[in-house]
Amino acid sequence: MSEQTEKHYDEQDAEKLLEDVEKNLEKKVVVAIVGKVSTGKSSLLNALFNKTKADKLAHVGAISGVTTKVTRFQLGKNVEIMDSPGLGDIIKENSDATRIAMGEIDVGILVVSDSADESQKAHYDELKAYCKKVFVVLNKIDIYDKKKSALDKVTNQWSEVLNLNEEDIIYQTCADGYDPDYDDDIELDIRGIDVLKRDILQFLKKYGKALVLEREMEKKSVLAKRIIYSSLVAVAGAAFIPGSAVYITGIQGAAIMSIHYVYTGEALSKKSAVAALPLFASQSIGSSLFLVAKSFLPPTGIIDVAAAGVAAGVTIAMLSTVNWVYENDYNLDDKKELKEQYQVFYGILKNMGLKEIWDIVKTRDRKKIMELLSQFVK
Ligand SMILES: Nc1nc2c(ncn2[C@@H]2O[C@H](COP(=O)(O)OP(=O)(O)O)[C@@H](O)[C@H]2O)c(=O)[nH]1
Ligand SMILES: [Mg+2]
Repeated sequence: MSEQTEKHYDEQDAEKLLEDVEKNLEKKVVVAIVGKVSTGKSSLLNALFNKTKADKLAHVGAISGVTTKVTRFQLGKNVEIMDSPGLGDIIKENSDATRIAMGEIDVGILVVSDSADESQKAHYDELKAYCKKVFVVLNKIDIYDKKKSALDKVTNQWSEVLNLNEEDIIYQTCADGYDPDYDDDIELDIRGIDVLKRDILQFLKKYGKALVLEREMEKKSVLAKRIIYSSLVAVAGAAFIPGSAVYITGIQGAAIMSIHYVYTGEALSKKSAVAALPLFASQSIGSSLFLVAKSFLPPTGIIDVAAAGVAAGVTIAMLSTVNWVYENDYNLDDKKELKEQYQVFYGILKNMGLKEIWDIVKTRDRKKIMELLSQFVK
């Protein structure tokens, strides 16, 4: 049968979206970073988590294992990192308290440097057994700055020694400069980290865990802006599908939960997120997704271009206000500030022209939308 059923949204789709986000923001992310002493594990962690020389991760919360060589970091409520020369110590330490089962660690990172050595194969295999995904990192690539061809040679040797498949990538990185012995004016030399970070987050998306880790890696307003951007892309994609009005309020509620999480590190219940939505509607209405949708969309429930402009404008004003609230040390209970700021943002958008706003949003062009958002989120 090749008959296509036309896509259609109902209130349950919106509820499902909210439920998924609610669940995702309660999830834990466990990272194990393994590699010989001095390959640059600590440095790599600092680079991955966007740390400066003055504000190193190790200074933030290193708790050394009592009986083993494991260093543990707890970031926020939901991210745990274990750093050790070998996974054996990590398993041993955890078997006392919280047992780590095979496949339970989300991300394993094997850090190697210099010429390939066979001893790391056992570590790699062990990581494979205990982690959902292993990333192999060849650090200190700056060693090869004056002999580029040697870098490819060394990478290939590591690939052979670890017996990697052809599609397995070895990430080439540099994370130099965190050493406290370096002079203060030596700048960090960071390379290859963005690609590694991107692929780790891409992988965690499959488990709905990307934002939990990303929260610990990025500036909060940068993340909030990305969340608003993604919501707008979702609104643009949903706009002309039947039933989208309620679904769009679901998108908005889900984004409020995510922004709240970014700033507070706490999950907001979907109930609280939905309860916040009417604050942004002009007239007083009941707190259901359906009623909120009705408040800013045509009574027919069918979206035309004018209504799509309103939906996009409301979404930008609403989510930028939520960001503004947290940036200014208010919270969602500060209803007066919230309503006032929403009116300011929505006013600006209306002056720009909601049709014009829609013309930008509908392209789903990242650069254009981000430029627009920069007026509302620093
Ligand atoms: N040249 C160079 N040195 C690095 C790099 N990453 C780390 N280092 C240095 O290697 C030494 C060991 O780094 P560290 O992060 O403590 O390694 P760990 O023992 O694996 O945690 C320190 O002196 C770092 O400054 C890199 O990419 N290039
Ligand atoms: Mg270290």
